[in-house]
Amino acid sequence: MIVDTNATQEAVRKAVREARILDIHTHLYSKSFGSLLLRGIDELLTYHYLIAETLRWGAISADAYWQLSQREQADLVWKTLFIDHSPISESCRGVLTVLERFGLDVASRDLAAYRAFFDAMSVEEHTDRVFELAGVDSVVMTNDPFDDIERPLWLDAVELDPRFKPALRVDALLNAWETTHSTMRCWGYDVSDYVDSKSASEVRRFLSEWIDRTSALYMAVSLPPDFAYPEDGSRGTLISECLLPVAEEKGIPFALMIGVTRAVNPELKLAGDSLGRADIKAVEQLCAGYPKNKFMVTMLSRENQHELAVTARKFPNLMIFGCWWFLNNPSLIDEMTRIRLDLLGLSMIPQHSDCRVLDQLLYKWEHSRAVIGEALAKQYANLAATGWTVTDEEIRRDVDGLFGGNFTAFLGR
Ligand code: FIX
Ligand code: ZN
Repeated sequence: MIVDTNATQEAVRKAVREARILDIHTHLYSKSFGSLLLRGIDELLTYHYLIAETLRWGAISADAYWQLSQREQADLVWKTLFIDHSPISESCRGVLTVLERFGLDVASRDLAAYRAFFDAMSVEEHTDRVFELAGVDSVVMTNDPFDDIERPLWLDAVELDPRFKPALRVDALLNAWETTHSTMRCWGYDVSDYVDSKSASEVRRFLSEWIDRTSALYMAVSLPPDFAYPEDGSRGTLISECLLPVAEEKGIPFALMIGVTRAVNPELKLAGDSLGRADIKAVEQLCAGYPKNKFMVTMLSRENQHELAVTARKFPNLMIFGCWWFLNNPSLIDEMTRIRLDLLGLSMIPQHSDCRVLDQLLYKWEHSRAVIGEALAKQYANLAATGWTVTDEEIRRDVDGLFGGNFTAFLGR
């Protein structure tokens, strides 16, 4: 039994530092996915978060940037963000945390030496080392059946590494039906431009087949700030007639990532997406209207976070997760985690990494653990002040839930 407040806080911090992670949303892939697996220093430097920060300095136009080879792009990012200015942003600090974790000399600023280090590692060794150093047990991929590189891999029964869990991404289906229906027709599904009952049945068949083929843990979609439910049009019909019935039948959650405005500045490509505040009513309507479905929701706007946490209090079939993208910064993780701990206690998933580059697991989780650990330690200190005592085992139980157990339990419901 831990009685002292400081000892309680230290035990919480330690449990969070040592927790094994199940990372519920990433864009990472195992070796068998070939070019989809991104790793190493040049991928780290050309992460779209850093491209946006580099182009802000105006040394080069977006167009000229895209003409460069990846190595030249990485050189430019390095020079602009790390040499010409101090790399204090979260994304820049992340690169340095990665180098440090690998035991490289960050102070040397020797990009050539960093490249040599990564070049010398095989994919297998690289993957093993990152998972081990990051304390990550497994990550959930983003598996897009409409992606021309990924689709044939699945059709050819791609070999799965058990550390990489599948999740079926359905953005193309829900957000671009105008073009997707003809693609699906080419693949042998009898769908029309308009989602009539025959098309809906064919889309259900498509989803069922892909869930079985991939063993997806959940289906996921990203949605714009003006997402409404119910809504007229193909997306609303596809959700109610296809996504929800199939998700219910398969017993898997439907994950909604709400609030992204794609291509606000298309010249920046992936770095050109932005955000907006969404209407929480859509989440309420879904959770209330479909009590037999399980929903996982994350929202991109800071302004939506309080109401999302309140909505989770109302609906046991809603699991809120992560500090997504522009929220994955220490200041906002701290604020969001405290709001969630106060309103929901331990029944939420505080973070996912959204990594696109394998090595990012090292920094995203280290930085998040520090902030979440501190927020959690404060909660337990307040608890200790009431005279309540906790055991080490209870702290570990709680922390393990936040970093993996809550997700597994939600899947199993
Ligand atoms: O839609 C998503 O899954 C987003 O997370 C990504 O598309 C985004 O580009 C990203 O990398 C955010 O972290
Ligand atoms: Zn993502």
